[in-house]
Amino acid sequence: SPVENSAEFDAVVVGAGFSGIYMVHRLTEMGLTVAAFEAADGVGGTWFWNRYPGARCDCISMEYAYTFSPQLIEKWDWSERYPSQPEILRYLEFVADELDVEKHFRFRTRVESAYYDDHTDRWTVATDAGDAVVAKYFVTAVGCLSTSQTPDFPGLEKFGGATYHTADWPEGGVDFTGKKVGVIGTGSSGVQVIPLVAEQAAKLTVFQRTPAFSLDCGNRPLTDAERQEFKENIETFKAISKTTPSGQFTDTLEVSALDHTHEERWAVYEERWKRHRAIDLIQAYPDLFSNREANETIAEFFRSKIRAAVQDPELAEQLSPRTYPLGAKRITLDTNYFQTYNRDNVQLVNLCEAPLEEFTEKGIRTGGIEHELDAVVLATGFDAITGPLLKMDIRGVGGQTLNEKWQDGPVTYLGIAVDGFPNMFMLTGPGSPNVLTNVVCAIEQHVEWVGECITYLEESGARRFEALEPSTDEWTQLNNELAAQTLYPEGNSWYTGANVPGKPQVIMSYVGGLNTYREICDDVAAHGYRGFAIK
Ligand code: NA7
Repeated sequence: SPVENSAEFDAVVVGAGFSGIYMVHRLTEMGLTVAAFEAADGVGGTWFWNRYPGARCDCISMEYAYTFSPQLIEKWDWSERYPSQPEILRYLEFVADELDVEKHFRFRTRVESAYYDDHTDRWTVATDAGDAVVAKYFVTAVGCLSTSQTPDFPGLEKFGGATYHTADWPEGGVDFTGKKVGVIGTGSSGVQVIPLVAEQAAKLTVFQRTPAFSLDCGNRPLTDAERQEFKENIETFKAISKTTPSGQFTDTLEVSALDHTHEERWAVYEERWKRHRAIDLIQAYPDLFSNREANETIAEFFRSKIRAAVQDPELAEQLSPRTYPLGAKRITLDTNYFQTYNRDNVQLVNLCEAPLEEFTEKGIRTGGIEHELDAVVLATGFDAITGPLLKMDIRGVGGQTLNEKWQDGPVTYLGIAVDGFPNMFMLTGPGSPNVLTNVVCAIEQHVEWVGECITYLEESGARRFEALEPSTDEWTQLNNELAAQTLYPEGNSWYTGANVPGKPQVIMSYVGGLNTYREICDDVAAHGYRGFAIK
């Protein structure tokens, strides 16, 4: 229904993370009027909420930053090789300030619905503040890892202690001194938070369902020389970010992993382990992520590192992943993760042997044993990629909801658009390279492509821009075919929706690489936006 007295804008942007900040900058620079909304108190997106101790990016700091503005590059210096959450948040605040975009945002305001009107070709976007705006373009910059996932644990409401989700951590922090703490989850967030909670708590119990392949991140301060070298070579760096599949440099050997002897392979892996970069390991040989036997060689190398770090061999075995290929779940980066299990105050509960039965008033019962706990940290991850989109009530032509359209899994054209949802653009949407590449490089590509597309539409006087159904179907099929050639489907992870019970299981990223994706998108634009209907 039409909302009375609603203000009219050229575009609405939802989200103030890496993609929203840049999108608002682009659109306003083009002279468009923009209404932008953000649920949090300030900019930052996922880096606003994920304030748990140890939260850190798994990309190198200088690679996890915008490259479009020489001024931003010149004025900012990173302190550490892997940036911590507070530093990334400060960086995004700095960027928002430099670009002067905050004035376009309404903070503490969540977008609840967006309805397309077939007659006016306008979107009506309503918020939890009870008001709405009307705009020609609806751009979602809602991120991939922004809707936290709390499993439906039996008895959770009975638990008398405190619970904290890593992705929704209290701003002032939490003091676990003297407390008996449980952590559920051993993904990226779990392996980062566990060592720090162990140092503070009286006792830490880790509830592990699937062990992680984790890489010692070897974090350290950056030197002035490194920072200077980066700035001096920024053009080379930018070229790498545009011409590589992941937006990052790595050197891949030209032989199959299976053509090397065990000793040769081990030497390759050892050298790369010391580089402390996951991509250098998983892409050491070209077939590590397509051939299960090749993958097993590097999986075993990672397990040897666990055995070296954990004193008790039985415990080392419990912590060793055996059920999925290395990389099929995201490789985690840690500081002292496995060593933490050598501490007297840390206990591992293997949920595969002792299933989590329920939360009780005093703690958690697994395999018939009650573990008494004062607090529980849920490091249980996200309803990734589609979660934040489907949380909004988005309705396209004829009132069709995005939920209905994506009932069997997300379908998109280029990860950017969906047929039946004209003038809607998704940044890092399902079917784009999003999380399988350096996401900041992906975001720059998306924002720039969408910005140019909207410029084109404005200049040609178009009212309506819509992905065609066959283009959407073909793109979705291509994604599935490409993913089937990789080991991702074997990971049961958030990459494929397998971490959320009932979620359709399909790959939610384009696995063909950011460089190829960029070429495809440029080619689509060069051919008058092939695959889209423009009216
Ligand atoms: P992840 O990587 O999805 O990890 C979640 C962890 O929680 C993982 O170990 C899960 O085990 C575990 N989990 C989830 N549900 C349950 C239940 N019901 N019972 C027991 N254990 C459970 O999320 P993160 O926040 O760590 O990281 C997400 C991304 O953020 C990361 O990849 C980086 O890119 C940044 P499972 O593996 O499902 O058996």
